[in-house]
Amino acid sequence: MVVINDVTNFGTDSNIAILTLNSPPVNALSAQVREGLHEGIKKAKDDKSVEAIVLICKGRTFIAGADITEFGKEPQGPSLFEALDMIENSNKPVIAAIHGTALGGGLEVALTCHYRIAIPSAKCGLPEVQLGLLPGAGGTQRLPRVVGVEKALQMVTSGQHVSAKECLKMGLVDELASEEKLLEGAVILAKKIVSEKRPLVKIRDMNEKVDAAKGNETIFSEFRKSIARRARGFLAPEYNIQCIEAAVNLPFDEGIKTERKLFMELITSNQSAAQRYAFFAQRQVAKIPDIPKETEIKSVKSVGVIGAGTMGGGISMNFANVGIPVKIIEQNQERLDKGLSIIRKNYENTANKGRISFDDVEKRMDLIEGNTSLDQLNDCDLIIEAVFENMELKKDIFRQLDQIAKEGTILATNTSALNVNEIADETKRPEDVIGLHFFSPANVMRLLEIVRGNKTSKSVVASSMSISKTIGKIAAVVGVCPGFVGNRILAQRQREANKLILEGALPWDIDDALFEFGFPMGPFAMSDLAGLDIGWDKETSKGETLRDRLCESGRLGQKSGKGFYVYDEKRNKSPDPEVEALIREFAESKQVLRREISKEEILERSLYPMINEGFKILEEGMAIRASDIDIVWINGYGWPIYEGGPMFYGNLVGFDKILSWLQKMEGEHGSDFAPSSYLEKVVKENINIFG
Ligand code: 3H9
Repeated sequence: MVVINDVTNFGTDSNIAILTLNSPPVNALSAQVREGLHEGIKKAKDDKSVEAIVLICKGRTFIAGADITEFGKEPQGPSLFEALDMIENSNKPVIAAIHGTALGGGLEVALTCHYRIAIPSAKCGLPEVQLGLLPGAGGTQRLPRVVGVEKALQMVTSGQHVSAKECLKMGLVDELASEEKLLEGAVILAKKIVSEKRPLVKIRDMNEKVDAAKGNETIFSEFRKSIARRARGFLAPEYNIQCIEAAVNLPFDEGIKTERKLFMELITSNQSAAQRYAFFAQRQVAKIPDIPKETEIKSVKSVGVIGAGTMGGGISMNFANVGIPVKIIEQNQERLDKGLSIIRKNYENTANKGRISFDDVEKRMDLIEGNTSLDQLNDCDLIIEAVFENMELKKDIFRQLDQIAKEGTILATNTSALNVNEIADETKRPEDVIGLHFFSPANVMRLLEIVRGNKTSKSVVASSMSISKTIGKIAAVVGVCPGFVGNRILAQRQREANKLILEGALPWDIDDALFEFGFPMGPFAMSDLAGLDIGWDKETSKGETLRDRLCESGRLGQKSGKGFYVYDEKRNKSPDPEVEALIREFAESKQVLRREISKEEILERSLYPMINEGFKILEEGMAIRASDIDIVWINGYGWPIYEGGPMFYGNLVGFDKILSWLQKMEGEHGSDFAPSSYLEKVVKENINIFG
């Protein structure tokens, strides 16, 4: 809630009202806060002794935006617009004092103030686009009037937070205060404004920067082109651009009307509902119901990684990136040198792109020490095994680690499918064993599945969650089952895709349908990228599967220039009639009658079995909540965030419709489509699986 702390006399010549917002955790603009803001501004305006008003927040941040939990509900309390009008039209200067983050509606409040001061660690941004929205409280009309059209386009379509220093350069804040003295700095500024009789700056009247872009269509067409790839499928970036166009082409009040209209369209869209759901889901996934906050978190100051292959190398980079030393172990010097040189090359590529300095490359490489003896891991706080997916090999390594690792070390396996309980039972300390399933490339992909074994201690789970946060991963705790959550669901899609190409679809039909749905690529393009020969053996191959036949004819995927597709020298793919012939021949040999398959059927066959598997996973307790499954699929497998993840999407389609479809398919095609009994229960009892 809002309190006027004080109408303080900070000197002999000026009275400054200090309006303090205090609504933990992030001072979001809830009905209560809006009401307080109203009251506070009115009180300060009515108090004759007040000459200027400082708006400041308590706690960790300035206003972080509208209260997202209110969206989609009946509006309550006073509107934000009235408060903004009161601020902007106040005859006493209002100064926003910013710390933490001024985001969305929070920055929009600050933009109606006459002046803004921030501490150096503060950040400002309009992140609405990440919630499938646009700034709906004048942000799209005021921002370009301050920072210019190009920067405004960049900010509203990326949602990125901008540092206070950068804000000062762009004119988004007027002054920086010293880090610990925001209030003092704001009061001094307020006094200066009063004593120097500085004008009450209204951004709405500043037309110079928007006028400069009038008639310049190229700015917008070029900008649209530049973001086309990352904005594919999303509504909000385009809507944000249209608002900035309105700021350029229309008078302020008309521009506000356009902003309002487009905001209302977005806020009622499924895309925004999905993106807002994903925002909260991403925060929920970090909460493990049976692990209290006070659970001991082990400190991880040194890490051991076993295996310097693609996974081991990528995993090591995560730790070196945040300054944690890593010992990386390989069987022999040659493999070790190769692994280390790939890590160096990856870092150098990043430096060449300007994302880190060459000095950083050396600093990070210095943190990675190679060795060929497991004994070297005796002082590590966390050891991650990242060798081949071979149970006997993994068991052997864990038996050795049990002898070598110091007491309390977290022993992790990066298996993507094997039974973590079996691995843990090879040691005398199964409570210290956990699965940390990184996704490839491990230095890039944000998802981490934390596989909790039957005996894994709460402290080891909590510590793994904590370390995942340190290295910037989004972690989901999952149970022990084949493929865990992500790959278990993926297997459903892959099985149906493989069946569909025999029944009549072609690989590119399936890939196109899923690409259009929003995935970065379909299953066949993905297989080509990974290499069709993973797990394939030339010696034992008997041409029993389509994959066998492709590999036998030298089609190993992108690396051999052809797989399901044929590739040019720039790795652009095209459909290949040879593959079509091969598929037809194979289908005939299996006596599968080919038929026309629609895009709709491709989507149903690909996606509904995944949703069904999600229910089985929930039924077995292998994921804590439905939204965790969605977080896994959004962050690990490219499910488009604007479709919310498989469970969210399933709910939109209608779980009853999916159940009927599965029942019909089970009747016609057998047990691959057997519905989960939890899905049946959810439909029968109308249960809300999102709680
Ligand atoms: C908007 O402003 C629209 C306007 O243009 C138009 C109006 C007409 N509302 O992230 P954290 C909760 S749209 C409600 O873990 P951090 C969050 O769920 C909004 N709740 O902390 C969590 O709850 P819990 C534009 C919110 O320190 C707790 O606060 N603004 C909101 O890592 C802590 O959050 C944004 O999109 C909210 N707006 O990061 C900013 N924000 O503890 C969204 C947070 O129960 N917020 N919560 O799990 C953020 O980006 C980050 O929360 C922030 C802090 C950077 C502020």
